[in-house]
Amino acid sequence: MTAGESHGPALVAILEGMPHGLRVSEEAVNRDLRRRQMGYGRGGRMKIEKDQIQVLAGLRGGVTLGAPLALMVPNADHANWKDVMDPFTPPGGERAKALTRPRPGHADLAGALKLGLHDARDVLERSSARSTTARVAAGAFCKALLQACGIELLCHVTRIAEAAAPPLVATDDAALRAARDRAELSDVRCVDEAASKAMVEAIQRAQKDGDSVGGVVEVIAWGVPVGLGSHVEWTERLDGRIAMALMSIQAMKGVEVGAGFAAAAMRGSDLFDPILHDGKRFTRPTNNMGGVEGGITNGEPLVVRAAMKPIPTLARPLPSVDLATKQPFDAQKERTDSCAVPAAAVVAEAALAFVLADALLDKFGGDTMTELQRSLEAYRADLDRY
Ligand code: EPS
Repeated sequence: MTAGESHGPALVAILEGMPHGLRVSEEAVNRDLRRRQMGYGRGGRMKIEKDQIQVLAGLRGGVTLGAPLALMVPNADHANWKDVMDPFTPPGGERAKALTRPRPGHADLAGALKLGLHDARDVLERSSARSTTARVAAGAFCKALLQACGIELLCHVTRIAEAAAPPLVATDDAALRAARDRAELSDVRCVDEAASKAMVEAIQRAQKDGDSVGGVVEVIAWGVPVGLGSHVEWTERLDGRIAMALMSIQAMKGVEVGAGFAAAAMRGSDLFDPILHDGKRFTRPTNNMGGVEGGITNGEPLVVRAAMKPIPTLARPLPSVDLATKQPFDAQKERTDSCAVPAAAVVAEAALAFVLADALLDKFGGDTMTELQRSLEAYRADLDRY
């Protein structure tokens, strides 16, 4: 569970279900928070914030207690918004920073109508993508759990507006890690150097026009054991759980697993991944299913993508209507990013880590990391004897 307003005192998360005995470093969590703040095209807010984790409960000496983790990231900008966002003192007189001209594409209008407000500030504050900070903080703990179980992740940007990267072809450990390192070095978190440049230029063109751009992010997880998720009920299908986790990230409008929407245009004989056996284990020469068949992981790398719309706050705003007077106006301008796709990749990585950690604990459980790892090892040994 997460809580926190964009300009309130802090973003917080409570993460329940972590076993006892998981070692997590402060630096690993702060590193992910930093990664979320990066990327060409971010706005002024990222110059104010230096997101740092504070752990209020559930961790002692860098090791989980098996109790709920309470995580907090303070908003440095809150100091500048005290008169508007103080939890107890009402904002004085004419409510400062009222949002009366809803921005098309944001939650402003639907949220104001839902709550009966003529000022959408209460909606904006919680709907803002600033809250993804809390998901990334929790995701860092999930990533630590996955890593302790031999599962690694990478995230990268495959498209910004018209600039697309060539598909990432990397199947083994070394190639996936090398791709991850290249993405980390790119200003737009793209593995391909030429595409990185084209993406930066696409953002610059949009900025010049007072506009914003979206894109596509991809997350890959490898070392994932066969058998996470389930075919027996729709709520347990892993691809369904992943879709929920990714689609709920602010600004996402589409989610794909493996070949995704492209599968619709393919023949079955071209799409499906043949089943081979190398004498030791089953192998698949291709991975169009993206690591999930029948809602269950099949042991191949999990490959998921999410399409992000351009950010709806525009320097050259679209037509809107005043919530109280119903008079036509341009939509309200707020400080914003022109592109947050590289940041969204880091959020998507955290979201996938959460679902995978949850599914891993569903299947292998245990009160402690030792129990979890022992049961996973025994299962892997059984599969080797299959
Ligand atoms: C964000 C912080 C926000 C925005 C952005 C994401 O800060 P502020 O509103 O103070 O500028 O920069 O959120 C949006 C653009 C949005 O539409 O939600 C962050 O920390 O990522």
